Amino acid sequence: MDVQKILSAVACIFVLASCGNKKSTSSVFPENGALDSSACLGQAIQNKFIVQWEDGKFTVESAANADEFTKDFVEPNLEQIRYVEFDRHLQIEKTNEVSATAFADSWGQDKISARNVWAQGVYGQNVKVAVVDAFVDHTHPQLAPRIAINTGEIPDNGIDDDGNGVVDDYYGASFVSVPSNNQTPSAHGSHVAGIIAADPRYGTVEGVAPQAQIIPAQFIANDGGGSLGDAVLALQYSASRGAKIINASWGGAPCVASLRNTFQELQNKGILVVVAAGNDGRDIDVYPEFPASFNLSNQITVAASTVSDFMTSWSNSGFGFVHVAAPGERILSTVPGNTTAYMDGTSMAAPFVTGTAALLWSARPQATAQQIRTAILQSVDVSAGHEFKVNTRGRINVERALQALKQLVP
Ligand SMILES: [Ca+2]
Ligand SMILES: [Ca+2]
Repeated sequence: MDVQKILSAVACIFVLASCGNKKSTSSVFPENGALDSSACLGQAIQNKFIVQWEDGKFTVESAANADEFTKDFVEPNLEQIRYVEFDRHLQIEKTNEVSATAFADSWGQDKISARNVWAQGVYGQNVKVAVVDAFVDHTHPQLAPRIAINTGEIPDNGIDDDGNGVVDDYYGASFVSVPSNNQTPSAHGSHVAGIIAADPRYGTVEGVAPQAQIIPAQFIANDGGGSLGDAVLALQYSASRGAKIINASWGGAPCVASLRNTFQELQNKGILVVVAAGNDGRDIDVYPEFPASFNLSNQITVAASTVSDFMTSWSNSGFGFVHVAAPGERILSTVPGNTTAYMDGTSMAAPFVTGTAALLWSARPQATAQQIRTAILQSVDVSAGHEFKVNTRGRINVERALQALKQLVP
């Protein structure tokens, strides 16, 4: 490159910088026409687009292709649009059901000292928790009483009675835009929901916060597939329904600007997001996974611990981006068909933290998401020989977390 070219390149950069405030279709939709074909582009859904508007809201739009979308949608709405990204397929990691165990069925609840908090009359009452996941079986006897009913909606009449943009979201909502052929409901969402709030009056599973209310917000189809746009809509819906905590037991998002922007909006709204670290046995500080590695201040990322209080062999870890460990092997919870199952996974560890947050919030409704998070992170159990490869080195303890919160919020 000769000097002339370098100088003109520098000049261009200055021109761009000086025009930084002026929006164009390529500044709000930089992926379209991007010169490098990054790994992300291979997974893009070429006719679906995630749009973030200047007011912070998200929509998912369709068009024949990116050029037509740019011409017919982005250009006329340019002033109102903040950012556009291709929607993308996600393949959610499947959590395997495991066989019965010699461990006590509630070993995890005992390990984090949940019983000592229940004994104080703290059950997660009046705290809404969204399960942004696969199908949640609202007919399961241990889940039915714990579903946050949308009372402004009349079920099954094909009408959006409360005008929130979602038809018949009485028990919750599904944002699955590409259903799978698999008719058997995935057990994942119901298992996660039961760990958080299964009602012990109607079965053997003891939810960590047995009086919290669950908002089911489905975006994962029965085959474990989903899309980034559907996830964004499910997260946004959860916030609109008044969730204080969102459980995200999934990962593997490839390109993530819209997902990060969504998490940012949740942070602005004071919502705590609890994310599974993932099950690849990797250090996600070095090999980032999203949303696990976002490291936002409203986020707790969770590794999975064993009954003997070590890290499971398959849990992701990271002294930076993973914050705490929580029980994640041989976890009993609810699954569709009025039954229960044992499962392994950081997908199971995250809801232990979500349930813990719900307990804390019910004891101190005026607490902020930051205070709830700080109380949980400050109070982990760290014992010699059992230090976890996570930011706090420890495994959660809800009894100690409640004490810590009472110091923060007298
Ligand atoms: Ca509705
Ligand atoms: Ca309706």
